[in-house]
Amino acid sequence: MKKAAVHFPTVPTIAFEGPSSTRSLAFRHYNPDEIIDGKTLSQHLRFSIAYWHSFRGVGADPFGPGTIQRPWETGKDAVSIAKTRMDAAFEFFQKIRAPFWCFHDRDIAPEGATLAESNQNLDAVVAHALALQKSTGVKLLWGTANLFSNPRYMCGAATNPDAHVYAYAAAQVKKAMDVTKELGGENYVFWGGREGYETLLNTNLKREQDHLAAFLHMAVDYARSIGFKGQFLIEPKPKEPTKHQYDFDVASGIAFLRTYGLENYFKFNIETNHATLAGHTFQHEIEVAAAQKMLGSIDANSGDLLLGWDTDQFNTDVKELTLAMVSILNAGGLGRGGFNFDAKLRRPSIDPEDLFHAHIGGMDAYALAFKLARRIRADGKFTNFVTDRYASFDAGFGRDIETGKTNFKALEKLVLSKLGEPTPRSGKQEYLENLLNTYLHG
Ligand code: XUL
Ligand code: CO
Repeated sequence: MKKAAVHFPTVPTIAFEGPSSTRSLAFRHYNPDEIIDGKTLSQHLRFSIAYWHSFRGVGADPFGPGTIQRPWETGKDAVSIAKTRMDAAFEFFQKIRAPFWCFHDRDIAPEGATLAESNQNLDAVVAHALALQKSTGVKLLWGTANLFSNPRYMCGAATNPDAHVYAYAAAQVKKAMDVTKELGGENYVFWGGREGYETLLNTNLKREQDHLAAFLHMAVDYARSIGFKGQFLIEPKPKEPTKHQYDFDVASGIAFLRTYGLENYFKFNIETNHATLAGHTFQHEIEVAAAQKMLGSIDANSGDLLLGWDTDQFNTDVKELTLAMVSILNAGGLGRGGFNFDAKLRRPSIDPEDLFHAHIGGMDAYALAFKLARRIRADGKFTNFVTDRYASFDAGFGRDIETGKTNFKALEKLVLSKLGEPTPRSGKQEYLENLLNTYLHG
């Protein structure tokens, strides 16, 4: 912790003070060291900080430049600034007590004039990251490549109509996978930033999808060749920046992966606000992935239901998170995934402390949701209700339907000769909503 006090001098390491604490720079629900079922809360939740928002985002929007203070952004050249920035980042990771971080290649190191120069810059900063990981114990949840900011990718990367751009993207991902492996990354993420289209007047949809699949197959082959054991994750998003993105949501992602024989190599990184943009709830996306055993990791944020774009806000909605957490726990957890705060400060939140307030809020909300979800599951009231609702499929002709032992003719005979008209049964939604509130509000 030699450099710990340098970049955030006014903020100490955030302490857990319990639910009655009124201090703003303290955790009320997230006690990283609390042991639950033999594991610390920090091991259960595997929180991660998103480098792109917290250390590269400055609050710029289409109507104005950045506003947020980044006093460490000085140095003799771009690579040394990148290293100082990284010192600030690791100081933050430690003080906020996040065990993991995530990055895009171009977040951490400046792009050079050539690919070779970009790779050199990346190597220099990755060596620095490796040293910081060793000295702090902070680990890499996942790495990824930025295949959307540079103008060369304006028409996509793996779905670009120009094979030259495709080759460049392949080279960039190869290098991003190398450095993710070097840093011990537990996952590797593919968010298809511009893998979609604006108009079919200039687009061969089938060819683009074939190309994307070929790209992902090559990524799988390369990972195998270098012995990278991390989990590959697809992060669906329906739109923005493209009008129509190929990985629209989890369901279309599953269809894509199965169509191209990729389903055994990928799981999903589900982002809350991407679910909203697709017209789904966060919990829905988690359930769809979990149903196919493809739930991988979470990009923890929220959107704004009144705005149609990706606002990437910190999520403090305990109800939404509790429901999501019930589904995640029902699925057996996230395994080597985690909760990555892919979220950014609002443009007027310019003080260095605001980065702490934002993450404290997100971490506390998730920790509280985790505890509430455990209580809900332990009580079993919702599970029992749902089990009972489907009980007619547990035996007799219901069981025959599930096991493929019956057919239309047999079912018709049953209804005509024996069953007659079914008796309607209440879905009891209002009762269940009230029951949920007893956990959230006592
Ligand atoms: C964009 C987004 C990305 C991915 C990583 O909406 O979520 O930052 O998480 O490329
Ligand atoms: Co994301």
